Amino acid sequence: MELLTVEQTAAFLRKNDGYLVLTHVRPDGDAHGSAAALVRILRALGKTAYVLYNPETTEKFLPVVRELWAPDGWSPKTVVSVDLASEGLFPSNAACHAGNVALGIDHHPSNTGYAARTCLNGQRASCGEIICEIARTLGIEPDVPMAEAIYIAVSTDTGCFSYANATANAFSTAAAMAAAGADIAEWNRILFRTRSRRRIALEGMIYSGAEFYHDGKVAVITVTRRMMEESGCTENDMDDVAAIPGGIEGVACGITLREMTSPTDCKVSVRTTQDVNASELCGVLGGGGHAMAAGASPRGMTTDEMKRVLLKELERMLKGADET
Ligand SMILES: [Mn+2]
Repeated sequence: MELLTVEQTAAFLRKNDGYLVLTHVRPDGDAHGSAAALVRILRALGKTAYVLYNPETTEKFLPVVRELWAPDGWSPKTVVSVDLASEGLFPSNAACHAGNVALGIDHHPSNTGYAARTCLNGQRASCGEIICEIARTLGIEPDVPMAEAIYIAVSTDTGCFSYANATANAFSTAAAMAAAGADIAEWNRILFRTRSRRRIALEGMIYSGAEFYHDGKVAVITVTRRMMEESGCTENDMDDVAAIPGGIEGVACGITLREMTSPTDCKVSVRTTQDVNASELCGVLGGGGHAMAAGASPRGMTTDEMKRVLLKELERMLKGADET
């Protein structure tokens, strides 16, 4: 694998043609925004370029990518991935491109280097910021759809500029997209200020069932299959559910338990402040992740069993913290 600078990436994109851009499973705003912006940049260069259809694209991102999807049966000459850290995250219909990705553009430090060439910048909050740098290097002025795609990428990966990764570069990229005509207020309304009525119904059940431990420092919410059925929610409505318990005042450790396909197929997401190591906590169920955001999907356990194990481990961790 060869690591490319932004300049080398721009030169590569100028030289080749017949582009197909891949996104990851459970595609988010950065995946959709980066892929759409890259395809628009390539078309502005006069290239043939499409986004590979992703079966998991949710409703609100359809307008961003729908018209850029590759026609059935079209065969690409150059396969490029965006925001895609490993081949394990390819959607099912991208499996045939494994081992054949000519260029990966990514911001995950964990990128496995599966592409022949990789343009990687782990300092960037979103892949969209790297796409924006590539456009600049190519001398492409963003039009409104391109600017909105890049804005969607940056704003979603930074939680609307509220996470620790909301760097000066993230803000200046967004500012440039606003200057290029992106409708910031409308996209913020769609992405951050609107919830479906199904989701509101589910949140009502979630909040009324929330449990608190350790003087309110630990909050546990559970989403059962029955709650999904009663509210009418699907995966489309489940964005950022894991952030709900951590958003309650005084909570240092927010635990979200979810029943998936059966009562013993469950997963947990943990969001913490600096006081609790989320990855260490999820380790007791065989999971892991980052210090402040982690998860686990142990086999054959119910949400109640998982809760018991996690609370016991938290008891130990919080006691240890008090003693030091
Ligand atoms: Mn990303």
